[in-house]
Amino acid sequence: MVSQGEIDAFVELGYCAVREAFSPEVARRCRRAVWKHIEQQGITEEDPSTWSRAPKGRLGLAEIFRDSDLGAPWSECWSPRLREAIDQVCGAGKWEPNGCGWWVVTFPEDNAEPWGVRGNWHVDGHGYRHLAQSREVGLVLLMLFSDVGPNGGGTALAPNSHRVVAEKLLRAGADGLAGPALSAATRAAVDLDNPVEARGRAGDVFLLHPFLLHARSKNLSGHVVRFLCHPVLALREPLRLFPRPADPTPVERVALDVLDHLPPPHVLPSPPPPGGDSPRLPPRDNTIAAVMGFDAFARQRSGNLRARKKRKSRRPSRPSSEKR
Ligand SMILES: O=C(O)CCC(=O)C(=O)O
Ligand SMILES: [Fe+2]
Repeated sequence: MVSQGEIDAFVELGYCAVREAFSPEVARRCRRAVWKHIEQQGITEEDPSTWSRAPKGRLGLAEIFRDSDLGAPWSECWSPRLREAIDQVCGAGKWEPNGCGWWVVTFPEDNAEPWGVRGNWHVDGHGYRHLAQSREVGLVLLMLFSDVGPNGGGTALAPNSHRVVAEKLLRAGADGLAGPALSAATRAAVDLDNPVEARGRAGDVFLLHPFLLHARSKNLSGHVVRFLCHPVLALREPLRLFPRPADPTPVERVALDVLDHLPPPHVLPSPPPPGGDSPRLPPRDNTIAAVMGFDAFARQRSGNLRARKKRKSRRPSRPSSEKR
């Protein structure tokens, strides 16, 4: 549950925070489980001298943890308070549940001041052409599993960039734009010099509009390892933009507001994608994964997937949007 002020901020700036979405104790148990998991790579919580083994100071885990995977209480992260907040911005019953996955663990860096962005500014969602109504990434979550203080590696957010993305997508109409091209075009058009850091306590969750540009940042905390879980939520149906619905959700309101103020030349409203899915892109190479730091996990992930397949019958399938 978030306040009306938070919802207005989500529409206006492109993000809001659900403080204490789950308890610090749940966060601690989950974080500990991920530490145990990454010990396989010779990196341990107890011995900071091992942290430099993380390539470029961070680790990416493309795995998704659910239920009691690794002996941790993942389902408790999806508390009624968090689910209610997601209902408020996406609409009740309109989003597909997900697990705790797509981890980015950033280790403290020495001599790296001033604080700034380390990764690429981007919108999430690769592998398909983004349309204004695309349902594949309906909401982006930043789930904090460690306390994140000033300059402590909080994800960098570009307030208002979601409006620029909305305009680009509306103008692109039915052709849409591939995720990387959309990110690149938006980077060139927005102010990236004044990012906001997604700071908070373990258990806080940020809700990002799917069009918001964001990036990994330097962790200059000196000693705190930042544990971020960054899942996306797919919507069950494409956004309702044409015709304009009587009861737009906050996610839909952004594109509708931009449409109302779009200077000429105007785009022709494009119909929702047939069957609800956006056009797929040809299978991509690993360039994006390498940029985001997930190349090292490609091989490991196939092993994980084999193990997971055995359990698949009792689980919902992964939304295609998770292939970022
Ligand atoms: O590490 C972060 O703060 C953000 C990473 C991110 O946005 C991503 O991997 O898609
Ligand atoms: Fe991201």
